[in-house]
Amino acid sequence: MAKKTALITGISGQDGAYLAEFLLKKKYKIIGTDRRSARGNNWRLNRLGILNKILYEEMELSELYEIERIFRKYKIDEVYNLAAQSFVATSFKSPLNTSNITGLGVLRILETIKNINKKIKFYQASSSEMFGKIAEKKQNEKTILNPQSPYAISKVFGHHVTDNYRKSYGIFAVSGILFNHESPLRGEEFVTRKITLGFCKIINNDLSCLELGNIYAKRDWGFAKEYVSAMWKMLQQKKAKDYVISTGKTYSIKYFINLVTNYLGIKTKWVGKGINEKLVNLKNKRVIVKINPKLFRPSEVNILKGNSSLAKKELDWHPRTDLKKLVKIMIDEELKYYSNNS
Ligand code: NDP
Ligand code: GDR
Repeated sequence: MAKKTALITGISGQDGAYLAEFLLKKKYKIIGTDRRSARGNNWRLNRLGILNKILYEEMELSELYEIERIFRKYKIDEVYNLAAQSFVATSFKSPLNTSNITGLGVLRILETIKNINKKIKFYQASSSEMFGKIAEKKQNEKTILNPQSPYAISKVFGHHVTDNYRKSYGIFAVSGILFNHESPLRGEEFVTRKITLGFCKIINNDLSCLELGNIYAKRDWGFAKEYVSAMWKMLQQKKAKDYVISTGKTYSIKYFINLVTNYLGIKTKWVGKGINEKLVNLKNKRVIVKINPKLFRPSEVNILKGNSSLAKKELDWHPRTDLKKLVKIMIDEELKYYSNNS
């Protein structure tokens, strides 16, 4: 069979790197698009040893002509739209840019597919953030969307427009509603990586205290490397359909920190309450975590917990890495690379 060609937007991001690795193993030809500013940002692909196995193209999601140019240049079978302004906190500071990239960017790609080749299959990176203030204890494909940030609102737009192009034009367009997934390749601004990197700095005496926002928020965290296979599986189905991808378990940021300190063997104690709550290192009595109210979000999503029964049944997709194991994977790699890069 002829080699399939996949175009991955957001190739420089966490999921872009893991998905490229996954599809290369399946013998796909990969076109990875990034924006010019991302050209130096290839540490993830480098770490996975696949930097030279991808065809790179510049493609700003705000530029329809750039998108059209790439879609005319290659014969593309599958598109994975992973590019986004993906940081929720930034979306409150840059709501217009977030809407333009994370929301309208999806429409620009779908319009291009509609105009150039309706046979191209399309995967949209939808998000559990769309559930926002949750309407059900465990969220599935039918749960009402109630977004709480410009990021989540933009994702809701992308989600609905994907559904609309599927129904209106018969395009094989699907959304994976993925819950938080983490890894050693996670961006440093996201809370799990901020914590694993922060503790690595603390034990190397490069940081005295880690500042965090709402440590009582709860998330359903999985391992990113496992989640990208679900994206591919969705595009191999007979029928185009949306799926929730999650572990079905939820834990607080505070619990995540406790797993990290346990794994590192640091004896600690939480003291104080509210914004005065702190984590003390019992060995030297130093405060190693404190709350910075500036890191609270204008509107918070307190808890998310997914129900991925449909994906288990129809995609035979199963999460295999629990949070304790994920912490181990993240810390081990953090420690391995930290001394080389610092
Ligand atoms: P990252 O933030 O790691 O990667 C985002 C990618 O988008 C980067 O390659 C980034 O490039 C690119 N990008 C940003 N702005 C633009 C733009 N204007 N034009 C073109 N490319 C741009 O995200 P993840 O890999 O973690 O997530 C992948 C997708 O999945 C995102 O859409 C995210 O919103 C969504 N998602 C993620 C979840 C998670 O837990 N990780 C859960 C649910 C959904 P640059 O390197 O230049 O910043
Ligand atoms: P999230 O991930 O907003 O869920 O979006 P993030 O790791 O940024 O936040 C998770 C929770 O932790 C709380 N928090 C902090 N977060 C950050 N980043 N930094 C802090 O210091 C901090 N302190 C507490 C947050 O308030 C929040 O409740 C991620 C992104 O990958 C999205 O693109 C994706 O769609 C969703 O996951 C699913």
